[in-house]
Amino acid sequence: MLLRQAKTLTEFIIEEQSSFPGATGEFSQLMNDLALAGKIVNREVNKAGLVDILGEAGTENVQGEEVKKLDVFANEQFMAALRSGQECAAVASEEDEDIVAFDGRENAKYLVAMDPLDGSSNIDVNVSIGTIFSIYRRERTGKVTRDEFFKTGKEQIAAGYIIYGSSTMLVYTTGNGVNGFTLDPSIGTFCLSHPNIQSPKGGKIYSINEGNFNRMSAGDQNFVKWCQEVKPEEGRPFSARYIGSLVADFHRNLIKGGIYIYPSTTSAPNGKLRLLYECAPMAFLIEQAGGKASDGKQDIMSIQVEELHQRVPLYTGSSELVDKALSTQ
Ligand code: AHM
Ligand code: MG
Repeated sequence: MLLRQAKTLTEFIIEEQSSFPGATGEFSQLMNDLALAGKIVNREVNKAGLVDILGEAGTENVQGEEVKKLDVFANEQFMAALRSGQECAAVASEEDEDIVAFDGRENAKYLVAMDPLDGSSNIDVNVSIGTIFSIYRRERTGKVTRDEFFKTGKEQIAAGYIIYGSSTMLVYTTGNGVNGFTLDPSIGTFCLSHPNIQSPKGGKIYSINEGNFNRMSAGDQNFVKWCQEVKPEEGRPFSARYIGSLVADFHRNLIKGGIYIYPSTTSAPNGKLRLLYECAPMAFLIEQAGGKASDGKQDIMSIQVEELHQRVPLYTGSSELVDKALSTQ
């Protein structure tokens, strides 16, 4: 008989939380709710071609983009898990124009921001997609108002993602390093597989949608050209890798070293990605892993959210590469 060796996510969370004096177990429960919803979404993602869940839902989300059925399903699952828990007072989701505040949870401690299924263009074609989440502590009790989400990334108490890839992983931080858990499908449990993830300081991968090259600033074009320059003594040219799923591109670069850029373009002056539930959580993770995240001018973590669905350019990954990209601006 095989003996279980890896620590489970639940065990890890309880152990981590017990080092905080006064911890009540509510955060642990919130994380478990997110993990459970992730497992349910994972189940549907894995059999997506078999059941009637691929394709358009026939509606547009608040940014005027087509909503896929799996996006809707994922949003419903995470909302249901968070609603049925006792710990989350309200959620800001990419799929909902306004915040969703839960009845009877006016005194709950936490707020969650999430992109329930990111990388929507990849849903129908069996390419990795992910869920991104960010957790804030409420500063007051009572009816939740939208402005309670208007914070900086520095105020996050936890952030993470679930990647539905060749295996399914949950990666998260509470400001104490970054840990990754792989779902063992035979027992339906996330097990610690990547303890204390550190992003390499440098790397040889750049991830940017080069189809937008002629819409980028001269500074961004210069950085792309620098990545392509033939300088074997400096390890260049780099490899271009762009999946078009932020979670998957970020995860690869986190492990292998590299840079992900979604810049300002002439057609999208603030870039495409959303500050509250895409860029800020990734920034928290990469900083905890020793890397960096910037909008080109300042650290993502310092930017004040002013609108739920606010977009910002994103430069994130290995610190040396982010510094280099910023130096060409
Ligand atoms: P989505 O939230 O609608 O899925 O959009 C976000 C995605 C990111 O996952 C990905 O990095 C980016 O959009 C790709 O955009 P593009 O196709 O413009 O390169
Ligand atoms: Mg998204």
